[in-house]
Amino acid sequence: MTTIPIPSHASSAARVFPPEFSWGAATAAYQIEGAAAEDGRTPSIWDTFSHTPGKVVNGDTGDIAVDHYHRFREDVRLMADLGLTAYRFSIAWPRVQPTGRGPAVERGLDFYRALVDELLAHGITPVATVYHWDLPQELEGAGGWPTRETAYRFADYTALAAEALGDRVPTWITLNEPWCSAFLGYAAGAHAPGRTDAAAALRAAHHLNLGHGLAVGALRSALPSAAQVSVSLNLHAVRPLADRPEDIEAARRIDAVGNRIWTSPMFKGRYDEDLLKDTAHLVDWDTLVHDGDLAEISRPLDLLGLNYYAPTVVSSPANGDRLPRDDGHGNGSASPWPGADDVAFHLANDEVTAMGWPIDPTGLSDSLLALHREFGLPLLVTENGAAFEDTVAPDGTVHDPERTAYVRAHLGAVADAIAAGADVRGYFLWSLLDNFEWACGYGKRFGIVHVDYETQVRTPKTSARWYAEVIRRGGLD
Ligand code: IFM
Repeated sequence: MTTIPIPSHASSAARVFPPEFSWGAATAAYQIEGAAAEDGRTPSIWDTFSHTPGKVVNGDTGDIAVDHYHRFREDVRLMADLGLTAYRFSIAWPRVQPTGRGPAVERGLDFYRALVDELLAHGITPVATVYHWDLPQELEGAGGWPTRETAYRFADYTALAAEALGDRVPTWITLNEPWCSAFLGYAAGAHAPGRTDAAAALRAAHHLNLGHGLAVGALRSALPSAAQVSVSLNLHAVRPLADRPEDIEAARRIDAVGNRIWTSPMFKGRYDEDLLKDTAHLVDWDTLVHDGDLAEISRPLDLLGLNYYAPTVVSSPANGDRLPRDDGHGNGSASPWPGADDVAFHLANDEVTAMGWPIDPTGLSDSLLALHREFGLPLLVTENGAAFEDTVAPDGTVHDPERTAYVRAHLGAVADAIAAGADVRGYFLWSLLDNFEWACGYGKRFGIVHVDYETQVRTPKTSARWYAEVIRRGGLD
């Protein structure tokens, strides 16, 4: 096992992170739990999608995943060994409320009660995400997110989760990356439920926003007043390819349907005029958005969660198209950008991860500072990390210097943003464990802990040991 020397003095980068900064890692239920048919759980859209031939690389599914459902105590011990101070997990809707309606299944909730108790017993603060993409299949059968009713069902489920766990989970996140749910799921068809209907995707976006707002209300009613409520958005750090009016216009369109479709209703209580115009040929927003919806969606939050992996460089179609339209997220057959589907995408640089995503931490500091200036909320980096082609050495170790370099550079970007005034309260590395990477299956490894999928043996990679030292030191060297 590699140990990293600890410097005898704290540098300025180390001092930048406040003492109460949360040093975390993140996961999501369908990606790690397995036990897909146990204790009353029924299929989600991801069970259906992954079992549909051709949808996921290699035909991989989350049936077993990394068996966290049975091994969570071992996994919490691993977290404690690394010194994590916080852990972000998601609650599986089909485990808690299998049909998406009606009372909770206690056995499903018991799993999360036990997980949270185990975390607390090890001094790790739990952060719960209520929805990380596993819509009960029965609700998709009734129309899914393009249907208004789903937003109300989501609020009911959120109330059940909060009533069961609210006494022990201090921080709650309503939705994870609604952009992916709406646009990879319903426009590109790259993610579950695999639909390719741009108009349905825009309706899904509004109902995800509405579901978020209703869930914030449900959380506020059920949780103690000190609880913190947030959302995790994968906002695109959009940059025009060149300082040309047509590329700047392309960036505006992607910013509208990629970012402001979430942040404007959530933080300003409106949909922006340019977004409404860009998409007017697809949906009638006047019918879609009911009176009172925007007030519901813009309920105040305590924190804003940012998931960041890479910047997004765009140009007008005339200035080239170097990337597939699904942006590396899977095998979508249509564009995930309703109203902006002719925009061309480019690599920010040629240094890429195994996902083909360019490595550029400046997008993280830029995004944190922009959010701080625009919305003034305390921020969390609720996901950041990288997939690389890890190999297990003959002695069983997994040496992943690229991942360490990636995380070091991105933590540096967080430190830069803090030094420039952003109130960043925590960093959650994606991911704790190698896991089911959605349409890419198990081929892409994001974990700082290697998982042998045959034996389920966990081996901390050298990046995990390095991260443990960062945490111990309270910052970078
Ligand atoms: O694995 C995903 C996660 O579920 C959501 N954010 C991006 C990660 C890497 O693709």
